[in-house]
Amino acid sequence: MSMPSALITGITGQDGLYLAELLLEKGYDVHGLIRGQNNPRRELVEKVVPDVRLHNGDLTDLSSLMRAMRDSQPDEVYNLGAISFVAYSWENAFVTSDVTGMGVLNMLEAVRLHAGDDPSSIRFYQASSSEMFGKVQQVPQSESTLLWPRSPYGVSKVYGHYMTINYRESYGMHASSGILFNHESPRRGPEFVTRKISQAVARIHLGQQDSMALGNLDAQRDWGYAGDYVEAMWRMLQQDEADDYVIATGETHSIRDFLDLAFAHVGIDDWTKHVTQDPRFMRPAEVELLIGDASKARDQLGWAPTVSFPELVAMMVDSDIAAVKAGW
Ligand code: NDP
Ligand code: GDR
Repeated sequence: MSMPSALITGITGQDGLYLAELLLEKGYDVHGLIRGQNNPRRELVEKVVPDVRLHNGDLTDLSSLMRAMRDSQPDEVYNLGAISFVAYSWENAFVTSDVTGMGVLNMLEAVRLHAGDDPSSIRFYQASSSEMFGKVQQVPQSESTLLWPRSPYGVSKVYGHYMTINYRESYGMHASSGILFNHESPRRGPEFVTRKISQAVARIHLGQQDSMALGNLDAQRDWGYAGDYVEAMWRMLQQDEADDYVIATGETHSIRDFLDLAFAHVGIDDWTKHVTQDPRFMRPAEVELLIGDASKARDQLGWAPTVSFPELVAMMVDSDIAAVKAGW
């Protein structure tokens, strides 16, 4: 049997890199979509996963997606590409809708057209998000919880989520959607709160910085480890039937809890003198509380998280201390 082939959009992102590593380990021929004439993260991808073949393309450009499908001939497509920073989505609502929302439709169309007579022959994964739950209706949140997004990003993800379900129902596509709660790692972008904290704590610990400015410290998130979450994506596409799954740890913590553990890890018990609050980092509408109920994924995919919250915080702070020491 020939090796299966996969195309990943968002290959330069946190999840794209972990997923590429996972699929290579499993013997896949891995392809990645990369955008821009000179993407600054291309070098990182080529260093971490040199066996991945990169194809130029953009989620807003259907013909480039069709070309990437033709050149990679994938059995599985993982649509991870998005403008993913919630705060940025208010300032750039149109482009977020185009990429994070309409981009999903473009990718579904590229898969459908490429698959021809048998639309289910290519399996499709959509990166849906707990941000779709938005305003708290019930906790823990599950696959059947009402969606009430609170940002242009969240609204765009809802569009992509329902479009994925619609293509499954309309064309019989094997299109699954993972409703993933926040997941972090040393590869998390520095604009997200966990990495912003782990980087600042490392610099404060090493005497290179004294304080950091944050926004709302009371929001609560269900934070897991990205390496665990890409395994769930792969498991979804190995099912006979496509479906939607919540992926989460089932625990929630505030930004303050993250600060407690991150500073304690470097021996600082009182972080209040190192943290200021700045209205610039407050959001026009906040998602106050996320806790996921991943029992469906546990029962049907046999998936469970392996990294605890304290382990995750320690992993991120240690990695940033090593990076600062190495002068990265
Ligand atoms: P990142 O922000 O790290 O990566 C986003 C990726 O999307 C990058 O590779 C980026 O490429 C790419 N991208 C942006 N715009 C375009 C475009 N126009 N065309 C093609 N690619 C584009 O996100 P994560 O890895 O954290 O997340 C992966 C996916 O999962 C995203 O869709 C995100 O919204 C979703 N998600 C993430 C969660 C999390 O906690 N991490 C939770 C739930 C969902 P470039 O280098 O060109 O900018
Ligand atoms: P989120 O992640 O919006 O949940 O989206 P982020 O880390 O940006 O924010 C989490 C919470 O922290 C609060 N916060 C701050 N956030 C940032 N970025 N910077 C700050 O200075 C700061 N201070 C407080 C926020 O208000 C928020 O409540 C992430 C992304 O990966 C999405 O793409 C994904 O869909 C969801 O997780 C699930």
